[in-house]
Amino acid sequence: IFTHQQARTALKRNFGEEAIPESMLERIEKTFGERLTPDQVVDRILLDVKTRGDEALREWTRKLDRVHVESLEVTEAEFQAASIGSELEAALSQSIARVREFHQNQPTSGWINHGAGGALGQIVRPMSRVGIYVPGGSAPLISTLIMTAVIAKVAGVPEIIVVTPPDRFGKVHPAILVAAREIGVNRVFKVGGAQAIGALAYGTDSIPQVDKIAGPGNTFVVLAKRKVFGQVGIESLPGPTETLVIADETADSRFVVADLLAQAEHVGAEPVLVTTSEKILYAVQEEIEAQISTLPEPNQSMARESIQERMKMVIVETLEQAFELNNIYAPEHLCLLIRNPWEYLGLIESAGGVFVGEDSMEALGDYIAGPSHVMPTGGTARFSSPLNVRDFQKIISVVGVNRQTLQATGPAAARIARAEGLEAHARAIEVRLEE
Ligand code: HSO
Ligand code: ZN
Repeated sequence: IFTHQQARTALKRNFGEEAIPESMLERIEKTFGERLTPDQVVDRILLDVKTRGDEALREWTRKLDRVHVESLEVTEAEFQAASIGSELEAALSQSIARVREFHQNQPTSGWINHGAGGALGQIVRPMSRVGIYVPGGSAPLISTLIMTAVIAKVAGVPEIIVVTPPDRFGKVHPAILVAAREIGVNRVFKVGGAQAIGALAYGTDSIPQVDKIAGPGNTFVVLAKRKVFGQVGIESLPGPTETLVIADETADSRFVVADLLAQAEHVGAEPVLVTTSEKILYAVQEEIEAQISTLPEPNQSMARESIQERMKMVIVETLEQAFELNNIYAPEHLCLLIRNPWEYLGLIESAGGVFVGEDSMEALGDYIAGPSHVMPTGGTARFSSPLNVRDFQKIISVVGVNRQTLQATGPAAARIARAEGLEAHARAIEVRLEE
């Protein structure tokens, strides 16, 4: 529990200072027979995928996911066999439709202004082929497929490649395949981890090289994305999820706790509560124990770990102070459980998404509200945005001015060129002016 003053420091992000957990180092040692850092592991995997392609993918899948996959690509027969309950199928359809509709509203058109001086403008083109990483294995994130691939589709991307780790039977969750079909994903591959990122970045015999990779993943996936950046576009480097709940005395502590726990059950999650009410602070502390003990395993242990290791509670005097802390922290999710929440939107400088009022809980945003649930984490909301249509498009600048503009601007351009010592530039302009 922090005061406003203490929280200013406690909520500040320390980039690059996270220690590598001992358990991860031990797991690596078991698999590799030596004590490597995650960084070294990822370097090895990427180099291997680059040089040996599909063979390397199969081998790393056998080593790390403990399963042998004959065909890396999900076959037509597997798509046909994928069946899920009709209620889940309807739920996925509703989610897909809402996410599609939300993103169709995003203005993304290009423009060309034709005037007396000629034309200037921006053409917008979708990327040709993008890769989507869908976390899988024990928790197949069906919703993450929807929250990425639907948006690529709306952007006009003709070829969408999905990679996802197979389960221990070498299968992809049927709901992922059903959703992929409905969205119009072109191909799905059974490969995850750093090796999947390598495959999308370099291309292999089975997996085509893509223009950009989107979607969240574990430490190894994110490290790999960082390393292949430049070779391929990378939409973001998503870390563990965070939620900051601002609650005043009108908040229902059951809802506050429900929202904090919904985040806490994600691996490494950081739940934060900022409240103006001491009464809420105490009610929340009691309610946490009541609600957490009814969660099934492994969710309960995961939530307990998040709460014990990373949860912060802050007591402030005013809501203005609460929003000041929000802007320092720049959370992925900001949840407003306060009286008249709409009146405070002007105070928000940074957040991946704001969830306004008790009927707009973050969990709804995870699955079906409309915006992508891929939002900036780790304080990156200071400079980046939730996954959106523009992430899958490029702008091409158009310069088509005429002689009138050339005469008005050419001498200034030539002067700047000479100031840079670039004589040929100046002459390329002046040879036109002389005519
Ligand atoms: N809250 C997570 C996304 C997610 N939740 C997927 C459930 N499934 C990160 O924003
Ligand atoms: Zn979630």
